[in-house]
Amino acid sequence: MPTTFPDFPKDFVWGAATSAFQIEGAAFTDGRAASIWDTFCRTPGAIVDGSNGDIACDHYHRLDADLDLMRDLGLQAYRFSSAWSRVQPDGAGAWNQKGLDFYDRLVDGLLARGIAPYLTLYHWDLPQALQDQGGWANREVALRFVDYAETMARRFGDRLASIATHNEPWVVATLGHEQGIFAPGLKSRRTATQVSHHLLLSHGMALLAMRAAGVKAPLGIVLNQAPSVPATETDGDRAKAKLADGLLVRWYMDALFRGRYPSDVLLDLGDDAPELHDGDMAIIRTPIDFLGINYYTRSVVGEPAFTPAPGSELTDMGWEVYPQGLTELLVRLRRDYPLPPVYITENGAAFADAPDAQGRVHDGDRCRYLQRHIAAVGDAIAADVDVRGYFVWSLFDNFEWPFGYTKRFGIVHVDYATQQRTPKDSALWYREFIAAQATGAARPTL
Ligand code: IFM
Repeated sequence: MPTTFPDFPKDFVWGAATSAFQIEGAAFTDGRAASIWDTFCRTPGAIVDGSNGDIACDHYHRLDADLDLMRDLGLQAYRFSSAWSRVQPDGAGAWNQKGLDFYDRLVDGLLARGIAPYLTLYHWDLPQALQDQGGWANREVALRFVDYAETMARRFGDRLASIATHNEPWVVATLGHEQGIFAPGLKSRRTATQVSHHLLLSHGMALLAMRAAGVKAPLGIVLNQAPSVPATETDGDRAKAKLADGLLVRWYMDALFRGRYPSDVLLDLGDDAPELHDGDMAIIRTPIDFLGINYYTRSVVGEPAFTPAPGSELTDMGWEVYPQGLTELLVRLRRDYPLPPVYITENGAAFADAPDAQGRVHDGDRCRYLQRHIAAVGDAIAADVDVRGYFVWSLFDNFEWPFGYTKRFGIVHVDYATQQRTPKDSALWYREFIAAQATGAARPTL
């Protein structure tokens, strides 16, 4: 059934997103030093296909052609991250001129093509030198992040559409330090909660430092959020769903907008609760100019712990396709918190695909996924949520963390053997859709 699209505001921003480690490659080129993901990739068994980010999409060496591709796809905005160990190899002290030059060329190249640059400072690739000092579990690392943020903001801030401090701190803390399936591969709930606190603290401190430096770009943070619903109406499943919501949504939202952690989650954590210093929560609560929301699916919570609803449509990640969850989430966040303008900073789906004999990639599943989620954003706007933009995850197929190159999220197919880029049907549809938004023409459906 063709999707019908609600109206979007005239100045709504349509873009695509990537992150440094997932696409840049050039891992040890021009002075870039190792990040925790370079190290993690070398841990036997950590990445399903044994791959790493050494080459990835080789974006570092193909910048101009990739920028031209973005322009040809009609993108209005591009969300990317800077690799901290490319611009400041040890995460402290000396800056790497060649690394800074790369982001100069990226930002200027975007602007020259009429594409608005949205920078994320931390998309998970901590300099290994800082991990060697304890990583995010060490409060000092928050101060190193503040220096990094301020330097980047001073240098690029007047050319950026926005700066986000962190991408998905829940993933860094929980998957990286509690479950151990992301870098740095630690398995301690106590460490994970301390890390989440230091990430939030570093966010608030960086915001204050960037504002004090007179940076004009809007400042914010990007959270992965989802509704958590009980698998059954038993008290047990309901309690589990409430706790899952507390850990994923309220832990971050309450801290950022109310200056406290939720009491039910603190109770559940017991001795694993983080150590706080006086004044930390006031810093974390520093007002943000925008909130980025990454949405992929909902969590259905029961036995086993997280399971897609039976019979549901799944992506290649095994994630349920549940577009209305995005509307539900946004309406709920607006009800519960004093939200600033919101951007959907990531939304997309992995499906296996490849060019056919004619060189076309027919990714109908992804097209439908995107259309239904875009419509869900429109429904949230109609319900009065102030959403200002939408970024597809991802522009390119890329390194999908522990899944290596086995999962394809791109609207542009990447042949990793040749580095050939092929816009998929989803990219061609998105181009037409963006153009129709701008001209007010009928919106294309499949
Ligand atoms: O690839 C990731 C991205 O780096 C962060 N958000 C989720 C995406 C898909 O798993």
